[in-house]
Amino acid sequence: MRKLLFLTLLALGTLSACKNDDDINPDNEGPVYVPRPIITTSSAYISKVFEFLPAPGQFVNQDGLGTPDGAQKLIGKSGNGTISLGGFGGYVIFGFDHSIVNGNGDDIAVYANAFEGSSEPGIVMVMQDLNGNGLPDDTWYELAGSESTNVATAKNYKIIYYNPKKVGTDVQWKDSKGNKGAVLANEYHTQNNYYPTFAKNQDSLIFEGTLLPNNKSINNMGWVILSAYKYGYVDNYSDEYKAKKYNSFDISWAIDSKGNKVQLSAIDFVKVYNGMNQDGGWLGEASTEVSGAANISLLK
Ligand SMILES: [Ca+2]
Ligand SMILES: [Ca+2]
Ligand SMILES: [Ca+2]
Ligand SMILES: [Ca+2]
Repeated sequence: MRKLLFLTLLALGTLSACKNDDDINPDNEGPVYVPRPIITTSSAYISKVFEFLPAPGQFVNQDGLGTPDGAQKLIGKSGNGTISLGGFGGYVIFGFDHSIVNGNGDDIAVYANAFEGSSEPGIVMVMQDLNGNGLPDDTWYELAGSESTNVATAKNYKIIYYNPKKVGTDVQWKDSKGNKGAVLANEYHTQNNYYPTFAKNQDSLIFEGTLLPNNKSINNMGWVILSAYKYGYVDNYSDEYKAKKYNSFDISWAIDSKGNKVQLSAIDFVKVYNGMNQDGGWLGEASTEVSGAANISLLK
């Protein structure tokens, strides 16, 4: 009986889904994506910064590194400015004056401030302007990096930070694993509130994404070492970064929220967020820095 009911519902569902022509052919569903071409005046570099929302951290609210004005300096050739994304989940969203086509191999370069022993891996997401309104209000896809299949990587991780409403003070957090902790204030950065005072919500902030495994170790000199992952992250001192001073990303690495591969012919928007929730002792929280990005096919 239950089976019969199920089949009946299934048949009704099929009938209602076929009630107009648009629904029969999946190609007719939704808007058609129209990439923006490269023209003679196109710039290889970021043309627009849409949003900067760092998670709490020692450089947040600090001029240049941790303000929305500082984030606008990512526009144009890399080297104009650097922003810190703060703790886990903090992000920046930017775009270009053309769509970046998914060509053979790597497509997007992201500049940062990594060096030997200082990798603070950030995750890249990409989006097509499917509705053609020029705004990043469509669907984000993560670009899978080398730790995507690591069992210690946590997908759909969530964290909430509470505004201490005081300068130079620890910022308490709780996460979806049931942990509690704090972004710890340190003696070198006592001038600002670590919580972004320009965020809309001045009580708490929730960030969600993929949490990468910790990369911290202490060497025999007693120094804190933040090791690089193999590929696929921003602010990551990989072999490639050593050679090129940037990390590069292939749009073909795109996956959906369930981890399935997604084919994207081109993209319009890029989001970089800090994938680490790790305290670095006197170094403060691990926080991805970003100092620019480019369409690799237009470099040189
Ligand atoms: Ca590619
Ligand atoms: Ca859009
Ligand atoms: Ca940092
Ligand atoms: Ca860094």
